[in-house]
Amino acid sequence: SKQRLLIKGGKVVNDDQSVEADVYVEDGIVQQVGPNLNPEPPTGLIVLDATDKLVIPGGIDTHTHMQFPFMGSKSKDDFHTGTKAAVAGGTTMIIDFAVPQKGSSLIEAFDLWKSWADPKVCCDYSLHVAVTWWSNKVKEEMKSLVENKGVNSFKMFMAYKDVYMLNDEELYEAFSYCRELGAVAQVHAENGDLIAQNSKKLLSMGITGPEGHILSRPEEVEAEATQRAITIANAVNCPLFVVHVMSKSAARVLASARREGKVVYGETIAACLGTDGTNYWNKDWAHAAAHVMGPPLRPDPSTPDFLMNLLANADLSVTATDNCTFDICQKALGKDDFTKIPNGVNGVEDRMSVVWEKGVHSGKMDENKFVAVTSTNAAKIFNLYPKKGRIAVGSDADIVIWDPKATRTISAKTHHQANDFNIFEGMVCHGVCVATVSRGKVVYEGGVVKVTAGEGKYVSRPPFSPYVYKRVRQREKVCQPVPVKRAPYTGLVSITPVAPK
Ligand code: DUC
Ligand code: ZN
Ligand code: ZN
Ligand code: ZN
Repeated sequence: SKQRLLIKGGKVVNDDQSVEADVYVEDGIVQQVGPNLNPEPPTGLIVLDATDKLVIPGGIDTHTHMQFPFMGSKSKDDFHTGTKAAVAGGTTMIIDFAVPQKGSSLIEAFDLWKSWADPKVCCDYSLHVAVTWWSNKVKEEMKSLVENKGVNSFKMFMAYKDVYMLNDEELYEAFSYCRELGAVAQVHAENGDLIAQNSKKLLSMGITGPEGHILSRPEEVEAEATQRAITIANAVNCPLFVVHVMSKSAARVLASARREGKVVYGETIAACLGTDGTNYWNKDWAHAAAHVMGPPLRPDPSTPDFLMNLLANADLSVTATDNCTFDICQKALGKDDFTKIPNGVNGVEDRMSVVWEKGVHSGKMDENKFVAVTSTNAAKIFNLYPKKGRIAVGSDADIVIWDPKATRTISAKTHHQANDFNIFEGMVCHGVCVATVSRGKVVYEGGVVKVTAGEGKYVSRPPFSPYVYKRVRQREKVCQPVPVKRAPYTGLVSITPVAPK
C-alpha cells in the first residue's frame, strides 16, 4: 500500500540499544529511523505521537493453537479473534501449529491450517508442523515442507500417548532429520506413558476433578522428558527448542544443558509467569478447569519469579503463550474425568503486559531484554530476523507504541478473545500497548482494533537460521567423535574363551 506513517517523539527500543528517534514507514517497510524526521510530502502522512512512550518491535508469539481440533473439541479463538486479540495486546505475529493425526499427511495438515488462517488472520503468521508419527513418507514430506512451504521447525510430542506421542527411537530419527534439513526440533516435553499410568491410578482412587490433572503430571514428569529430549537431540547434534517450559525442575535441566554449550532454547509462556497451579484446588470447578493445560501450571508459588529470572539471564530465550482457549462448556466435557478436560489457556492478548509487569516493572530485566524475550530472540531462532524482531531500515513495519507508565487491569469482560474466562483476571499490569502497526498499517489505537480479516500474510521461514546453525556447526567441530586408529590388542590371543557349562 502507499500508506505513509510517521511515529514521532518516542524512544526506539531494540534488543541491543535504545535511541530517541522518529520512525518513518512506507509500503509496510521501515524507511528511516532518526531524530526529527520530516518526510516529504507532509500531506497524506499519518502521524502517531509517541512522546514519553517506547517504540518497540511488535511481539512475536511462537506458540498458539487457534481453532485447534483437540480433545474432542475445537479451541474457541479462531485465526480471526485470536489475531485481533494479539494486535490489541501488542503482538504482530503468531506462529501456530499444523498438527496431523497419526498416519496422515503433514503437507495436507499444513495446507488445511493455512486454508483456515489465510482468510482470517489480522496480522502476519507462520506455521510449525508437528511430527506425530514416523515413516519414510513423513521424511519426504518434511523435506518438501522445508523446501516448498517455508517451514523450518517441527514439533514432536513426548506426551498425548496414542494420539501424538513419539517414542525415543522416533524422536531420534526425527531430530536427526531436522538436523539434516536445517530445521529446529521443537519438543513438548512430558513423559506420556507416566501420565497415562498416573491418570489411571488417580481415577481408580476416585480423584476425578481438575486437581487430578496436576497430580498426574508432577514436575519430574516434565523434567525427565526435558532431559531425555536434550540427550537425544545432542546425540544427533540437532538444535532443540523446548516449548512451554513450565516448572523450576525442567528449567534447571535446560539451563544446565545450555551452560554445557548444548544448542537448546527454552520457551516459557505467559500463563506460568502470570499465574500458578494453586488454582487447580479452587472450589469452583469451572475456575479450576479453566487453568487445565499441558504441561500443568505449577503449585509452587515461586515458579513465576524463578522462570522470569531465567529469562532475564538468558537461560530461557522466548516468551510465548500456548494460547488454546476453551470456554466453560467445552471444559465441561471433563466434568467427571479430568483427563477429558480440553487442555489449554489464554494468553495471546496479555503476554506483553504480563511480561512487562513481572519482568520489567518488577526490576528483573530492562526494556531491551523485554524486546529480546518477546520478539527478537524468536525472530532469530526461527530465521525471521531482521525482517521481524527489529526496528531498523528495511525491516517490516511491525511496531508497537508502548506506554511503560500506564496500567491496565486484565479481565474477560474487556478482553478481545472469544472465550469467557481469563486466567489473569484482575491482574493489574504496568506497561500497556497504546498502538499497534502491522506491516505499516495502524491496526490498534486508542483502545480500538481496526483490522481486516485476511490482511495478515503467511511468512516463509528458510532453513539453517544463521543464529542457530552457526552454533550447531561450531559444536559439531568441537564435539564430533573423531575415529582414531588404535594399536592392535595384545594379550587376547593367549586367552582361551570358555563357555559356561
Ligand atoms: N497443551 C495444551 O494445553 N493445549 C494444546 C496442546 C498442548 O500441548
Ligand atoms: Zn505442547
Ligand atoms: Zn501447544
Ligand atoms: Zn505493578
